[in-house]
Amino acid sequence: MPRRLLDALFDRADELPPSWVHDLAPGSDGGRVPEIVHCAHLEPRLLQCRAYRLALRSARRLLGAKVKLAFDHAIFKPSGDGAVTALHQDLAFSPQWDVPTATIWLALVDATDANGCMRFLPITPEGLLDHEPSGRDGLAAIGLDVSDARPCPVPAGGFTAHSQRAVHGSGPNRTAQARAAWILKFERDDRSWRRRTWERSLELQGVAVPRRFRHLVEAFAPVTSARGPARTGPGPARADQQEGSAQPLPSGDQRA
Ligand SMILES: O=C(O)CCC(=O)C(=O)O
Repeated sequence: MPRRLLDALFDRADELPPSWVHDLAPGSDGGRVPEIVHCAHLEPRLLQCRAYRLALRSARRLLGAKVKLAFDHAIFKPSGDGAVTALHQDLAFSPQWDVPTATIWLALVDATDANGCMRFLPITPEGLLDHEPSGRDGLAAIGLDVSDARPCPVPAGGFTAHSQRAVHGSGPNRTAQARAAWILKFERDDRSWRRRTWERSLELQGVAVPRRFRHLVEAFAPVTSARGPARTGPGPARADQQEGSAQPLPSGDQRA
């Protein structure tokens, strides 16, 4: 079910807020790495899927606490397309949001070395490495040797999990089928029981919870300001991957 819902999102990518549709490919000449962020805002029925419940449960075990979805995105690497996702740490996208997270990278097809499964450096650094822009929307950790990263193949429905500091990326897709993944980042949940239960009941009805709804309205509205024209181009990839106080969004107890 997530695959069908996400396929439909990619099919209408040109109708989505441009700042939520990215290309993480490192260069303009080596293929594409299409990414849509905030998929669960755009398609709340994703949160009704069994895959979501299992990801939530796994993240709860990993963090040892109640968890909520902080950010999600989907990356569908086209068939036969040669682009990699550069090695990076997720923390580099939002260095000010340095909290424990568990990111579940859920394979929607068998993810193999041939189609660009995730690859990780075996040792996770304690700090944030230096990064530089990679292509239109990506970031790349500087000075790493990609041959040190170990591929982690997983079957369809399986997942890898990583923290904000884990150094990871993925290889090119050299197969005839798209490499599809839905990626869910969870953080500890400090909402009240009442809030949590209410928001979950909305999610189970396929309704966007209020904070997601407001974020959606903001994303679809043209951004106008006294200083300049509406912003229509893509932003830095995942600059809004967390929705903390620096963002014009509800936070804390209001977040799912
Ligand atoms: O799927 C990919 O190619 C990379 C995924 C990734 O970088 C992430 O989940 O943070």
